[in-house]
Amino acid sequence: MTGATLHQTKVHTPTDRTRWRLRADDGKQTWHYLSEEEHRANPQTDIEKYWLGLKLDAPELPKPKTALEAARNGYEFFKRLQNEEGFWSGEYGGPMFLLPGLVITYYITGEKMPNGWAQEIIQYLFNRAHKDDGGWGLHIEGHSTVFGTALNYITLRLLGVDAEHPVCVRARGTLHKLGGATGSPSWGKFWMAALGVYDWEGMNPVPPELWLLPHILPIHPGRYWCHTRNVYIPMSYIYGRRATFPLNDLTRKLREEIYTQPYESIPWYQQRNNICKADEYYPHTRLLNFLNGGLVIAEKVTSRSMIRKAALRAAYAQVKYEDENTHYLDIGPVNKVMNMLSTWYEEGKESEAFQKHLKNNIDFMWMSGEGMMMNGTNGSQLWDTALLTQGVIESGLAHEKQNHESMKRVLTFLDVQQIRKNPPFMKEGYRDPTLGAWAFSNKHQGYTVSDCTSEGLKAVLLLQGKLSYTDDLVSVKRMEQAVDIVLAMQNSSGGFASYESVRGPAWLEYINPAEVFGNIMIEYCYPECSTACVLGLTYFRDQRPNYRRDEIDATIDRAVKFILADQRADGSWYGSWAICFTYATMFACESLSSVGQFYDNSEPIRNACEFLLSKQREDGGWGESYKSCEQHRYVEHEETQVVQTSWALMALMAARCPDKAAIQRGIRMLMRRQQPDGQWKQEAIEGIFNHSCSISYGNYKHIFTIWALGRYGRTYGDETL
Ligand code: LAN
Repeated sequence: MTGATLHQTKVHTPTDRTRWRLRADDGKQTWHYLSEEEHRANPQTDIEKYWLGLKLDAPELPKPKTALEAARNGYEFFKRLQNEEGFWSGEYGGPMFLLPGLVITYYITGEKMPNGWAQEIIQYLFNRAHKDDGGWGLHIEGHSTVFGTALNYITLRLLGVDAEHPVCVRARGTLHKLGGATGSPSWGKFWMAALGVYDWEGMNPVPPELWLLPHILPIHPGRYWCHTRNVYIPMSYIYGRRATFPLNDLTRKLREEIYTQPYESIPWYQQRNNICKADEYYPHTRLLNFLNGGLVIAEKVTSRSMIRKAALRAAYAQVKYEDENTHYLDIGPVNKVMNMLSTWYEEGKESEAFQKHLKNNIDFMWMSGEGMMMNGTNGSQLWDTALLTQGVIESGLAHEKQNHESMKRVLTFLDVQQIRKNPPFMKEGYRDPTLGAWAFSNKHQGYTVSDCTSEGLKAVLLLQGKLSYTDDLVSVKRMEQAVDIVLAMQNSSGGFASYESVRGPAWLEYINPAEVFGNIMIEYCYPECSTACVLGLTYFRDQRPNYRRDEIDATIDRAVKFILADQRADGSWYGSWAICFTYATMFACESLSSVGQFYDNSEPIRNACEFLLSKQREDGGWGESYKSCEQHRYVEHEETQVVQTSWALMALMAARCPDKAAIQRGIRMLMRRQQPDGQWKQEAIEGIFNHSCSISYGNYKHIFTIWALGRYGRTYGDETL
């Protein structure tokens, strides 16, 4: 008899899915597992059923004959998923390196997870283990890597899954085939070292001393992209203290399970630059390896000196600024749990700060039919809602009586979620102003994003300016504040970056230490963000022609020049925040057409249309793989995708492409894919970040289909297709 059959395999069952409820509270979206009685007294809504993959009784709608009718049906369905507060919640998973940080942090701090989480996280990881080899990748659609497989294997084990459970056995096999956990990228090395199953000596230094450098130096972390900066703050704090969970039976076993050789025999120092080939997207440069060599030597001195003490204080001060500036939500899920762990070490379990952290983790958790995941942010509430609104208004659906209530609710949400003050620790925390901005999720997280502010502003301008039945909830003053935010974010190239303007030199990318992501060290300008800003300012100028007029005109002008300069030789634009060329080309066509550039008078637009038309498929649609983003060339998906079809169609229509037949073929494709109740089914993943990691935008299949169909109806009228 083999060891595996001798061993008692623990059975893990999912929770009763009908007991999960989704609460919307001041822009927050949180899932709760109700007790038996609470559950009986409180029936599930369509929103919950939809996201949990349970049957929901949406009626069959009259079969649409025109594009506008299809858009109307689409919105009839999608409205069911709007909550009382006016926003749409949604799944925002995809990355596979988020849950491990959360679970390891709970394990180290000895905290109990809320009801239902452990079972459902296990289910999610079971469901997401690759069918072919049992491993996990960087993201749900990516091939198995050491990062994904080692961390998620550890996660399952910490949650109580037996090492001999078939899922663990397969995953371990794959991990060993990949060479074992020593080949993990640095972020994985960090989590394993914090848990005590990897030696800190096998990790390149993350010196908190960087925070003691003068800001004038280009290498100062205050100049990094805010996500990178905020990950390396708590990482440097924990690394600087070598804060390590004490060995116990389970971690001792893990040390035996995740490597291909005995733990004691591993030459740790040599593992610093050992990164499995399957994981590597952005290999270390020679410059980085050289600097790391120096840091290793410096570490021997600094780690035991007074400088380290001062550096730890400086790094922890940054943890506090970030926590206080974001109501303990933090910019994203990675630093959220690292900050929580740092707080536990620094301030202790009973501290108010730690308790606040603990309470807020729920904002990142998302329940689905596959189990529980950790979202890439605390949601995409503002973003999804602002985009949807524009589609509903452009199509004319917003004028129809049955949609008034829904649009009014949206406006209330946008009003309540506009940020009304600057961060309390703005200067100290290297933050930009937020007064008047909108964040990607909600005001509590509170980070300005250039395009989220612009999309929020556009939506408000449309809702208040174009609809007769809404009240003016957002004052002119507050719109001007949003405009001030946007104007201040333009870069010298004319383009707009994401959260901040570019603060550091481009060469910083040569010391990008994360191995798995590209372009993370500084901000870059994006055609997507630039377009949102061009349009936000244009809409504002139309309604308020006197406010900062010259600056607005000049800003739009420069941004358009940036967008033109960013076009590739084949007529496309590279997309950084969703997949990929269809996405960015849609944005570029929107901004260029807003300044009067169309197919018949603009070569860039003509080239863009030619590019898109050359990618249209037999069935009339478009389909791009996330590999486009990795490889920087158009990679076809195996299947046509409704989301990318909508983007391409939106672009062609914005460009006034004369090939109406091509547009109609695309529209018919969207209509064929629509279900009798008006919805579209989930297809491949839609979003991306840092060139390599995909992320789900579960609402896009409704938002952009409705918008594209609506635009068709508005442009070409109501003829039957
Ligand atoms: C997002 C999500 C939204 C996205 C848009 C608004 C769509 C974009 O136009 C600007 C950039 C932004 C705000 C963005 C930046 C990077 C994020 C926050 C994400 C893709 C969601 C998750 C990702 C974050 C970095 C994930 C955590 C991983 C790290 C490398 C820290």
